[in-house]
Amino acid sequence: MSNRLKVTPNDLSAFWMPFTANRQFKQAPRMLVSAKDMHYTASDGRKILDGTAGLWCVNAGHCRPKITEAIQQQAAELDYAPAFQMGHPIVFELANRLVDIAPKGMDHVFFTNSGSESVDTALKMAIAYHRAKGNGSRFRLIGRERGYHGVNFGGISVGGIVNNRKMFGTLLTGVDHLPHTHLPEKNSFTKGVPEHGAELADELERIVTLHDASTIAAVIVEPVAGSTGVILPPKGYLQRLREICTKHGILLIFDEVITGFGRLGAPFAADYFGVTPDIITTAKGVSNGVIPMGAVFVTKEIHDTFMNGPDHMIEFFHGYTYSGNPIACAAALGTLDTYKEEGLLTRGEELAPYWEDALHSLKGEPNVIDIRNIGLIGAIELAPIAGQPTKRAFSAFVKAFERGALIRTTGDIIALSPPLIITKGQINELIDHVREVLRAID
Ligand code: PXG
Ligand code: PLP
Repeated sequence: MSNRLKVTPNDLSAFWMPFTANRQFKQAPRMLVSAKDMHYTASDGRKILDGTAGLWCVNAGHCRPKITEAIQQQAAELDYAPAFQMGHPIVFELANRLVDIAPKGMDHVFFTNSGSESVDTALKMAIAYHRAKGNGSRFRLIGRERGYHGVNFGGISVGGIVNNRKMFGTLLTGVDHLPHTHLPEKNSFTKGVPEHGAELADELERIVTLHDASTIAAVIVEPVAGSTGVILPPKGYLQRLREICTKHGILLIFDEVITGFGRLGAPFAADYFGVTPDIITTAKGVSNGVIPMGAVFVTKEIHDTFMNGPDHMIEFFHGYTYSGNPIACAAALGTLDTYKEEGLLTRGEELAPYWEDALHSLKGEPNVIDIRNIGLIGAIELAPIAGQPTKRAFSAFVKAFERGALIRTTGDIIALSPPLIITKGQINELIDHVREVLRAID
């Protein structure tokens, strides 16, 4: 056990924490010092059941030996190789392994270091693709209300979460948004994908009529919106979006940063829904969250469009110092080995019915106004305290941590997304924690 156990740093002020209520945290810090499989250990020695796979990323559970060993070996063998104009063997091996498990037609992969970078990479690819085809007027990007596509300027421009956008000026120009698909009055307490709302995809036709298809490069959506509080696509919605995009020559980008790598019980949401986009953005589960990594999958058609001009010319003026970093690649290979050996990319399918029943057993608990689920994702929406939005869910989060469970809240929604190794017993334990918390808070 690390000697960090029970040691709390005595000056917390230098670190400006991301997406955190800094002042509240620093008054009552919640410190994690180690982790194994389904559990964290807090600095006071308590075991905390991980109900969120870290931040939706530790799909294989914590400190898995294959991943740890792969990183250790790689760090001692080749620590870094320049990402531009140089290569190293395992980045090619990883690309092949990823293309093998990606939805059919996704034949090439571009490496980044996060979901935000994957999104900005995909948006740039889409615009540059049309331009390379001689369609330079296709520059508009269409996102969706309540969408989360990371925090870089491209991602917040197509994203639709007001707090992530309103402080940051004009953002990208030429962006429009589809309506979100959250229809509580029609779909509350639906188990799995909701019945109502497929027609919301037709709003894309309205946007096309407004701007003309010849100005639109791409539509980007999360197949299942995670960060905003879990919004599911109504039955048939994604198919319709695909049809409209195809009809108008618009690229469809699925942002699978959360849904990729087994979260829904299929390797990707594209597999789960039977809808193939033109570009898929991923991160998180690609390396089990252990080392930052992202991967953007594209079709052969998109890739090959760039492969023209003189051989000595760079085809796509984009990339990161750490694209395909050897240690991140080793972590990802160890992750894919673990997923494969334990069947984790499809394990969610077996567990989903049990998960669904356990979650929906919370119906009727205090302040629960909706429950949503798909694969190994769950959301419990709470009625806000009048005049104090987010406060009730935040109290639930703090209380759950005190009781020994890590849950995640956004607005007044509790979002759950445990590692894919969770057992039925641990599902019961997690849901019981939530039940007791809901009964205990105001
Ligand atoms: N796209 C999607 C769909 C995401 O969910 C990103 C892009 C950005 O990824 P990076 O690696 O740049 O953070 C995300 C990330 C939450 C939560 O609690 C969700 C995310 C990140 C942190 C917290 O809902 N999603
Ligand atoms: N790679 C990973 C990570 C997998 O999870 C799977 C199957 O689940 C595969 C590859 C395909 O493996 P196989 O060819 O043994 O079916």
